[in-house]
Amino acid sequence: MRQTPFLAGIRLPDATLSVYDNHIVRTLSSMREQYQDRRACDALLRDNDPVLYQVYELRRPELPGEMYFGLSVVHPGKVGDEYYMTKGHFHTVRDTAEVYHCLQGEGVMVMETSEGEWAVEELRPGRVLYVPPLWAHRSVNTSAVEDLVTLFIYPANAGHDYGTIERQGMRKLVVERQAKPVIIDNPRWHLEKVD
Ligand code: PAN
Ligand code: ZN
Repeated sequence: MRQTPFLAGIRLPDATLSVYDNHIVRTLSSMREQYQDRRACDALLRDNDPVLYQVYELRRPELPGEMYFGLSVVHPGKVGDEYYMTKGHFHTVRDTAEVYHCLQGEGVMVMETSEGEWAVEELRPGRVLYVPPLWAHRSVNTSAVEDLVTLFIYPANAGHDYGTIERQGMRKLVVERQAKPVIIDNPRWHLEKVD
């Protein structure tokens, strides 16, 4: 692991990082439960298992003071009328924030707290989004043709809690209506009791 300063280059539009140690490829079969339209999801899975998004990251020691950074690349596409999106997560260490810099494409970040607050912010090239501590986050690609490419930076000790979102999805869904992205309520969602 690099312990001296180092540079990484980002190349667009192919969205590559010149150095990375971890490449995550997330396909639809790993997110079946997250899409509303089960029939559309199963129909897609009968043909193949499309890649929804990829993450390239530089591993660091998972210690306070260290940072993780990398590229998130969400491909264009839909499952029924719901756009391709990331799984979405809280950080296991809840009081850790994250910065996202949108480099290419069009999309939104869907966010919520476990108290039921929610927010959706539009991502466009050049925009920088600050996701505060305690906010779960999911990126959604709303373009029909282009990858949504973001650079993310967050504390290396944050960890990922996927389970909470996997149980019932996020409070808001982003779907296409008359060729435009629209935010709707997720019918499966309810406020979970925190013990
Ligand atoms: C990002 C995300 C990345 C993929 O690095 O991990 O965009 O999203 P999921 O982790 O929800 O699959 C980040 O937010 N890290 O904390
Ligand atoms: Zn995160």
